[in-house]
Amino acid sequence: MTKKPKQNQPIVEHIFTADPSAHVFEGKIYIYPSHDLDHNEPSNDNGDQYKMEDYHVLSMDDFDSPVVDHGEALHMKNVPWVKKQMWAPDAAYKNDTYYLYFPARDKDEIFRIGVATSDNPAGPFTPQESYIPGSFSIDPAVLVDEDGRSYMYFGGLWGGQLEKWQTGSFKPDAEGPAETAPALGPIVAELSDDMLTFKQEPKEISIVDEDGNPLLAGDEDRRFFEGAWVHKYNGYYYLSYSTGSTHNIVYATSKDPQGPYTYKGKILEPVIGWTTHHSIVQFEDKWYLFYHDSSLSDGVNHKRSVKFTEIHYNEDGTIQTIDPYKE
Ligand code: FUB
Repeated sequence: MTKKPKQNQPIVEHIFTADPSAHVFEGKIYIYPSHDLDHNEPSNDNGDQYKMEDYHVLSMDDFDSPVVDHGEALHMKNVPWVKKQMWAPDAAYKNDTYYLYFPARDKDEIFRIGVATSDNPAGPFTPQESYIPGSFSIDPAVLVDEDGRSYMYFGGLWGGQLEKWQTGSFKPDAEGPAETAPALGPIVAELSDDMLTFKQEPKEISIVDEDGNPLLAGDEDRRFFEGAWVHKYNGYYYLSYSTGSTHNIVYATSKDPQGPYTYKGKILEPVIGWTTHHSIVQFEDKWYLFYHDSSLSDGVNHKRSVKFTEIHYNEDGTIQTIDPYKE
C-alpha cells in the first residue's frame, strides 16, 4: 500500500506505470495501467523501448485513500498467443465478470487484442487461448453503454501499426495517408454479449471539424494518433485521444457511439515525455482525468507514472483545458 495520492503527482512510485484506464467498480476506483519496465535501452519510433511484460491493477477506496497495488494480474508467459509488448489495457464489467482487454504482439509480431477474465476487479485474470478474431493494432478501450451494448475502440499509428491495415489485411510496408487526405480514425467494433468476440466487422470512425469536413492527416494538432477513450456526459459520447506527434489529449463528440464525431478541443496540454495517454471517469459527483507523464524518471519516455486531476465542464458541455504543471 502506498500513501494517499495527490493531484498531478505520481499515484505510485515503487513501479513505473502508464496508459491508465480508470473505472469505478464495487464503489472503488480501479486503475488498469501498463507496467513500464525499468531498463536503459534506446528508443525508436517503432516503440521497441516499450517492452512491458505484465499488468498490475491499482485501486483506491476514494481520492482520500492510499493506493493499493494488487500485484501481478496477468503475465505474458501465461498468454499462449503473445510474443512481447503488453501495451495499454482496459477493463470492463458485464455478465458478473471482469474483462481485461490488452494489446500485444503475436508470434508474427503483429499487434492483436486479447481478453482475460476474472470474478475480481483486481484479478488475477485468466486469458483466452487466442486473441479476439479480427482484432488488430493497439490501445483497446471498452464502453459498456446504458442500453447494455458494448463497444471496443482501438488503434494507434506508427508502432501501433494502424497504417498497415488500411486495406483490411496486414501490409508490413504500408504508410499513412498523404497530409492532404483524411486522417486515419480510431476503429470501433461492437462486442458480442459474452464480451469475448466482435459482433461486427471493425470499422473506422470519422472525426470531422466544425464544418463537417474530415480532419486531415497533416492536421497533427487535432488528428487521431492513439489512446482512444469514450465516455458519456449529458447524452453525448465524448471520444478523446492522443494526437501523438503533437502530444495533445483532444476530444470530439457525437450522439452515436460509432460516430461520426465532431472535433471540440483540447483536454490536456503536452506532458513531460513523448507519449500522452489518458482515461476519464466519474466518481461520485466529480469527473477525473487519469494520465501519465515521465516526470519521475526525468523525462525517460518509457519510464512513466500515472497521475490524476479533476476535469471541469463548461455549461455548453465543452471541457476546460488542463495544464497539469500549473496548479
Ligand atoms: O505504452 C505503450 C504505448 O505508448 C501505448 O499503447 C500508447 O498509447 C502509448 O502510451
